[in-house]
Amino acid sequence: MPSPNLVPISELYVSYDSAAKLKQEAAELPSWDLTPRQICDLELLMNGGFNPLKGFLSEADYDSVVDTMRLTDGSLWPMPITLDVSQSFADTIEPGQDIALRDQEGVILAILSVSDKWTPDKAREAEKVFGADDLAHPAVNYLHNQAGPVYLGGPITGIQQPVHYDYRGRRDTPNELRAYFRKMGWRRIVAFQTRNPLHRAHQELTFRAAKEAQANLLIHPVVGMTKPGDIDHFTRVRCYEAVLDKYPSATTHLSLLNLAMRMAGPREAVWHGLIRANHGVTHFIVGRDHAGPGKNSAGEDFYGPYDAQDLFREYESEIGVEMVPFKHMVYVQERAEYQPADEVAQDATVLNISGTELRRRLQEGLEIPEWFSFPEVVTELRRTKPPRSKQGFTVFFTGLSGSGKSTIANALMVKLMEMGGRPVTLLDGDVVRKNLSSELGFSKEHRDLNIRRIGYVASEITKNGGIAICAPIAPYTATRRAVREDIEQYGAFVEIHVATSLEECERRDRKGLYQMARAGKIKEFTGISDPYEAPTQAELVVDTENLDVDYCAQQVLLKLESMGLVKA
Ligand code: PPS
Repeated sequence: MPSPNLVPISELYVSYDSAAKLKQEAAELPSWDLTPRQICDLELLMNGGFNPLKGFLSEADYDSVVDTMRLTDGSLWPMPITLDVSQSFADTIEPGQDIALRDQEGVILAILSVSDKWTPDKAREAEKVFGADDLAHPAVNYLHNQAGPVYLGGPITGIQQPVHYDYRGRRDTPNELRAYFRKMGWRRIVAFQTRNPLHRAHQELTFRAAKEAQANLLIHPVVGMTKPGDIDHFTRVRCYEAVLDKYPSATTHLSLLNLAMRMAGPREAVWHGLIRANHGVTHFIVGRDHAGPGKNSAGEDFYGPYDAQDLFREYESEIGVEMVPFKHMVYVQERAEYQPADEVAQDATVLNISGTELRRRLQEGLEIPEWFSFPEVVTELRRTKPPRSKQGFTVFFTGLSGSGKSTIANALMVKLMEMGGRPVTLLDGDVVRKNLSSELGFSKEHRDLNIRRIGYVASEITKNGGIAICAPIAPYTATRRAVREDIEQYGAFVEIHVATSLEECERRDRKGLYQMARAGKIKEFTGISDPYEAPTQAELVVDTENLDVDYCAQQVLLKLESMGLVKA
């Protein structure tokens, strides 16, 4: 007889034969294209990772989960798992209807039998579930700015698992893990949840936890969605694989979990425990600031460092998994080993490198000591996060027509190409309008579309390690900010205001456009009959009035140098 945590758990999939038939029938149904987060949720719903849920929460279950961390039947469940949709889609759906749920390529994964449709009070959800209606919390920001306004609830019929092409062999459903533990004869298993690469402190913590719980170790990192800005899961998995041989292979297993985290601290810890119980685990490590979202908009922590441990302890028997609590691990120089912070002798020298400090050292190509991490992990991290002088970036010129943007941009391009090392692409206003945006005019809507297209191309170039130089008018602050946000995910965004005055641009009138605009022959002309919102926080302002182009381009280069983006 296998122990109760290792018997198969119920899934929401139909049999193989029924799935083929159902898929055909589902093609006729109204369908919803799932967002990346919804795909993660659906996968865990279908494979039993979110047991006892049988689908997306109904309104009554949602209210109950938000208020009491319980479903209406009394079972413990701290996180609202809801299907948020657009208003226009919701308007076409009535409770009682079935809808097909598709992945982003249009493959039908499941059918939702809609039992409920409602407009949630998102501010209340934020307050109750995440502790504050504060956009600095990533899940609250998601709730207000990304999630649709209407929720659909109801049971799910699973047709097929979402397809993953990456690290297939390392992904396990709850039943696959249960079967693995059974086969290996493991009965006590302690899971380690993580969204970061494993450094030496984590290894020490997991060793200690396994020893304390007298259990085998499951390294169970999240590869679905983590905190925005985290190291991507491809890099992390390469890091995990690199340190796996530092663990005894007979007692340790690495498995990837396609969970979309919410960074909800204490509630999230309880949720993580329940998910791990479903995966056949008996013990769970809860460290300092488990699933912490960072600081709120007032600069304070959202949750206390050990709030997650306290809440977990309260519900431990219901979760069905024993907590292995840990204090923050620090390196004690005299002892040349890691210890929990509360066990360190008073006069000991404690060394610590914070996440921010690690990022700084990676960014500047500085040393990362061996006591902190494994050379293999540091090598992987350096491969993905080369120093700034080797990363891609975007220089974004903005200014009136005829201000000199293109001329400076061209000079800058040549200088950067002379330096070599990275490919340089110039996305000049006129050139883009000929190639990318030939159908667009100069209304606000069209200008915004034009700038978003330029931003998209520049973000791809930046992501892939190149230098993008953009030189459009880009008259609207909000659009420039949106482009900045897109690009800053991948590298630096350097905004340069070419602040030549309207009078000077008009005096030069190199293309004769101002004259035509004044005569009313060109409509919506920037500066004459259309607005230009000058940047207030550009990285650099250049005025071409009394300066030659070469000098302006030099100023830009010096700025890039001071930001560490190019080396002299
Ligand atoms: S925007 O607002 O950023 O989309 O404009 P952009 O694509 O940079 O504009 C490119 C060139 O279009 C010419 N042009 C106009 N500019 C402004 N307003 C109107 N109505 C207009 N019509 C044509 C102008 O020459 C812009 O080039 P530059 O290099 O800025 O002079």
